[in-house]
Amino acid sequence: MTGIHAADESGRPELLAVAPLMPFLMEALRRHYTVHDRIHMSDPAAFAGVAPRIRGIVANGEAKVPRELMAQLPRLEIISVFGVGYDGVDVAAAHERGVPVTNTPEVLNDDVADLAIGLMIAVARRIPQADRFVRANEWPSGPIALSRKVSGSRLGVVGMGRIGQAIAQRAAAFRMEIAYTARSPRANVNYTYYPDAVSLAAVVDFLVVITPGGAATRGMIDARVLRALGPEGYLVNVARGSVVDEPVLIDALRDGVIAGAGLDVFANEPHVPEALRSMPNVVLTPHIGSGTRQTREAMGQLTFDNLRAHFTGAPLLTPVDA
Ligand code: 8YV
Repeated sequence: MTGIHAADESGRPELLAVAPLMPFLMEALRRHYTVHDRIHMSDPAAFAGVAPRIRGIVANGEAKVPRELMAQLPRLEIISVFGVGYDGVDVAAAHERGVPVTNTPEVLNDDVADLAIGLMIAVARRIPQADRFVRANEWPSGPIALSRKVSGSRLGVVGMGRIGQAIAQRAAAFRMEIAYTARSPRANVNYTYYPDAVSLAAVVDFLVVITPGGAATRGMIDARVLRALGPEGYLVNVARGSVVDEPVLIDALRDGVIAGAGLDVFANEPHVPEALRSMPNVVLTPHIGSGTRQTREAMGQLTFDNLRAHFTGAPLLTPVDA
């Protein structure tokens, strides 16, 4: 692992890692900070002893950093998230105390967008099923069933932020007709805007979810949206499991309300319902949207650089607003 460097600084601020961090990031952090790895969960007594000295929290996109935890850290100065999503962090509570929260935007746009397109093609062209068909040596007994064309079909993007735009750019190369929904129309994109996911789902073949997680989008993809998407439609989720009503999705997939789904995120990771795991018309991946060495290294560098900026009095690189 190359790339993570920091000026020597006197005194080693103490950090609390609240989630399993990439080994290369943990090693780099430990070269410059005293890192307490998840002791608030593993050893509450020891945690009580160090809590008064903790000046920073390091989290990942899935981690929980509630107000109650922050309340136990009187010297907390910064929360640095290894991830673009930070729906598990009570940002309002942090900002009330003047504690900035940083994340790792931009560096993972390509990977998450690539996986979204990959899942869309995999579920429509039934690539995993075809791979299994060949491996099971079924081909000599005759051709596999025909699948669904992707190029030239209609794509709906739920969430037109940085990653949503990266997905749309890729889909344009597939000559897809692109429409989207978001809290408000985006001035910098010229795709058709729909005010809600139901009206968008009704006019597309593929619906890709790439909104932030959290209360504002919880269960946004519900029975009405899936009915609107229809029996020829496909859902792809590379955002957060919370955005989709998972039991409703399972029923819709089983009952043919929609044709299939490509899912990288789930309601209760890493636990995926058996009903989903046994379905023939889904493609499932274990939250690997940003899961490449190159991207995770860049995320690690940005997580580290935000901490270094804070502890050396430099401007933060990627603070979040709210
Ligand atoms: C995770 C993610 O952070 O960036 C996000 O919001 O969900 C992911 O990149 C990553 O899985 C590390 O745990």
